[in-house]
Amino acid sequence: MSIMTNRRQFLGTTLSVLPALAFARSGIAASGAAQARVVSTWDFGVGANRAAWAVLGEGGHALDAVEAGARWVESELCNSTVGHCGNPDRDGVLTLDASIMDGDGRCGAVAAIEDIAHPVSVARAVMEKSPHVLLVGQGAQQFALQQGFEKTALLTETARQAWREWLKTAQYQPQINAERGDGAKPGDARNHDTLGILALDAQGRLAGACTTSGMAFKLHGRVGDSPIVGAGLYVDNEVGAATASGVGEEMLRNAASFLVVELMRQGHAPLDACRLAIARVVHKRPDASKHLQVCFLALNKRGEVGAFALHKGFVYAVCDAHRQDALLDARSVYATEQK
Ligand code: SD4
Repeated sequence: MSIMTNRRQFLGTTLSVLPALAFARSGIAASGAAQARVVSTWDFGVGANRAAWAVLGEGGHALDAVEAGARWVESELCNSTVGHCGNPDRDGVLTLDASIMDGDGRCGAVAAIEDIAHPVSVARAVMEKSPHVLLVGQGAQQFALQQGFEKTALLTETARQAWREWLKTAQYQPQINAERGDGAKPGDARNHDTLGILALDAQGRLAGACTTSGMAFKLHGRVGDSPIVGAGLYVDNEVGAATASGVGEEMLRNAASFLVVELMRQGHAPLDACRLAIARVVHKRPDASKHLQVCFLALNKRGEVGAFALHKGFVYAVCDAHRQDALLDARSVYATEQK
């Protein structure tokens, strides 16, 4: 039985008996001390949420929780689609993008950083220990080293092999829902990977983080949405938080995570805000939207969760005091699953 079949059966039986999860479908918020909640993109979001919950469940700060979740993905996960096992760019270089944002408006990010195992923590250092928001490339690495991070050769042999295979055709073609499952083979077109994680803590503070190696086999120097505040991540304690996964160029074009948060500010529930933002992506590029994946995940200040994607297949993980390992299917514009 496949992992996904297992997952579907698991959800099929547990969603109906666990009222705590009803919020994800009905938009009903949790209240009081039970409000702490963390949500993450893709299957591996379950592991990230668990790491974040170790902080949140103890009454910790949402910012520490999202950093812990992102660090888990960066170091523990090795499935060739996320973390230190990510595929390199077209020149065989693994470059990482990450951002972190506190609901009070503080934020930090690094783009195209090489050979640093925890870009999300460098992003946090940019936020807390520099006067800047975004550092890129060599400058980002230099800053990381000054801050005590160590240089580590990250490209795995499997990723190098995948790149060599890819060079035979050298076709750049992002694959829809490449993040799902762990059956990637060298040479697969599995082509993008991102953890977006959003948390609300017991004190009502929001925070979010995003970490990725970006689109596999991208042009050297390409930066996606993940380290761009407002595109791959946006958080505002007054409203809510949003993150994105999929082909980052579409998020950059639409300032997408900011758009989702602004739609929530106008009164839309997270699900609706994500749906409307996806509609904007389709409206801008109707033909392109049929061939690429874009996914939004949002959490508002009341703990309501929503997600929407262009294509079927986007899954997101939800974790709170009642249950730490829920994985839900997002609704989508195009119903046909493309893997
Ligand atoms: C990027 N948005 O670099 C990222 C890729 C991604 O799941 O989300 N993959 O464009």
